[in-house]
Amino acid sequence: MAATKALDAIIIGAGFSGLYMLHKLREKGMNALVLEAGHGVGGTWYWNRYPGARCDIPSLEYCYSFSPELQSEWQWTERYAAQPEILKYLEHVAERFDLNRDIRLGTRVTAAEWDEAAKLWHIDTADGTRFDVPYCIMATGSLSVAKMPDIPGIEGFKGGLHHTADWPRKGVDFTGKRVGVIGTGSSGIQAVPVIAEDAAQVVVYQRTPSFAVPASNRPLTQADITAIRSQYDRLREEARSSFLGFFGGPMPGAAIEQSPEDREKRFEEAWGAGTTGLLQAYEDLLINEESNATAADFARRKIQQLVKNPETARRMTPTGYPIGARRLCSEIGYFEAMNRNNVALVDVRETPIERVEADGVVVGGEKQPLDILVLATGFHAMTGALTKIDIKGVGGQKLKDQWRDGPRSYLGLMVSGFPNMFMVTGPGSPSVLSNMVLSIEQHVDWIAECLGALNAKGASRIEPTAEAEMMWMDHVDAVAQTTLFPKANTWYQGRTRDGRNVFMPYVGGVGPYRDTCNQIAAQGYKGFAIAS
Ligand code: NA7
Repeated sequence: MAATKALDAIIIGAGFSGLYMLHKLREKGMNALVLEAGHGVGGTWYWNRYPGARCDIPSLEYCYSFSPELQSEWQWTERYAAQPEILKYLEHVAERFDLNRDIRLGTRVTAAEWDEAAKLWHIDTADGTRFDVPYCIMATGSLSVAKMPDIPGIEGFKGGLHHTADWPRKGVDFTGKRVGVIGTGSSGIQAVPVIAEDAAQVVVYQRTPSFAVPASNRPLTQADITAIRSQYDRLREEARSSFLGFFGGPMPGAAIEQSPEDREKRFEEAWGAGTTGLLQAYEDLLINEESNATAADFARRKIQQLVKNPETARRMTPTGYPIGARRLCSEIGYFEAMNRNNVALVDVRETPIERVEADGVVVGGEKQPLDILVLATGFHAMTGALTKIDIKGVGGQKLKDQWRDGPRSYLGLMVSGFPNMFMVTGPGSPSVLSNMVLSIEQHVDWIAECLGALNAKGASRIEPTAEAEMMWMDHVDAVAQTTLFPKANTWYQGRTRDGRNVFMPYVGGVGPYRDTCNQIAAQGYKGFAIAS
């Protein structure tokens, strides 16, 4: 057993959350260690190295705000930074704040068990090390466990088989290769046009067509950067109290109340405004079905203009769910790529993939020979990284079992029955339906303040009450039902054993959510049981 008694906290994960958490706990005079499975820092930006990977929130917003020095010295080069640049940024942060000395890389946490008598978490890693610490902070990410498609024979594919979320560090050479891409969410849509540049042939296997808006990416000029920097503090502050955590909010008014001509004009302007543009064109697009339908109709017409083959365009046109209720994708040349001679679309709802064989994919009784198969099939979203660890709380109760009917938490920060275990952007908080970096900073600040307050009080145990947790989950659900989000079948929803959906992110707005968290802290951590 390692001599780690002096540690105050283990932080699991060295992405945006874990890096800042370590910095913040140091500021509070606490001794923390980060355990990270990857062989480098970066979290999601370490693993997701697929071609075309980039953020869909402007770089100048998708970065830390906690250090004015960092903010002014780092120069983003593109409006939407690509994965290598974001990874470099996080590596820079780790060096600049001298974080690396307290990060243990290549260390996968397999189990965490609460010891009520000792008031410690016993944390086990794959290499057989055990850490005993008072506090365990899950900075494990909302989208970090890759989901493999359940297709017969896939494990027997003899070509290159690569999941976008676990991409080889040395890259993949597509030159002259026959490539299949399964999945048309954000990752598939980003990867396809880049792969098609080099590959001999690309077959895109689509199950649900996604709405996608042009990223309108471009290099950032010094004038762009100066314009933001001159008002950074105000923009950051406004984002913190906004609905989604972006700079600038939705335009006022209801889409349905405007004339078709005025609406068309506004949608057209929003279309060119980048990934956060279209859904911000009117403030009611995510709550009013009729208004939403006008935006969906606009986006569908764009697809029909961009994709030249009418049959392919028909297959790629999303129907049956509101625009924005599934993650709105951001594209750079995706629809145009579909017009290339070397790219074909297979609608697997019309012609399902029967099986994968050693050298290809069988669809409609015919084998399509492939050299490489790219799985852009998403994640065990929001709960996957937590349930993958064998977490046992009070009385040996497993988190996996407690969450069988969907995840339950208080504020997305803690779970009843699991004292002293914090989650950064856990289910029940805005997380994936917000600017993640902003939400991460808010959680990390809150957790650090909370631990500081416990230390000041001489307390050593904190746990949400079951009642507070229940009230919060009811609230999360009630708020979700006032929006259009639950009207689509998405990874935002967990499932109960009897098949009901549980909406996981909190969609009451990042501003109101922050106020709630702050008020709860100001009221002596209302809803939490604190003990010495
Ligand atoms: P997503 O958004 O979960 O997309 C996964 C895609 O893979 C989606 O189109 C799925 O279709 C498809 N899929 C999954 N399993 C299969 C099978 N078995 N057959 C065919 N197609 C399948 O993941 P992404 O990585 O693209 O993006 C995740 C987030 O990362 C994104 O929102 C950003 O925040 C960053 P389905 O829709 O389930 O029918």
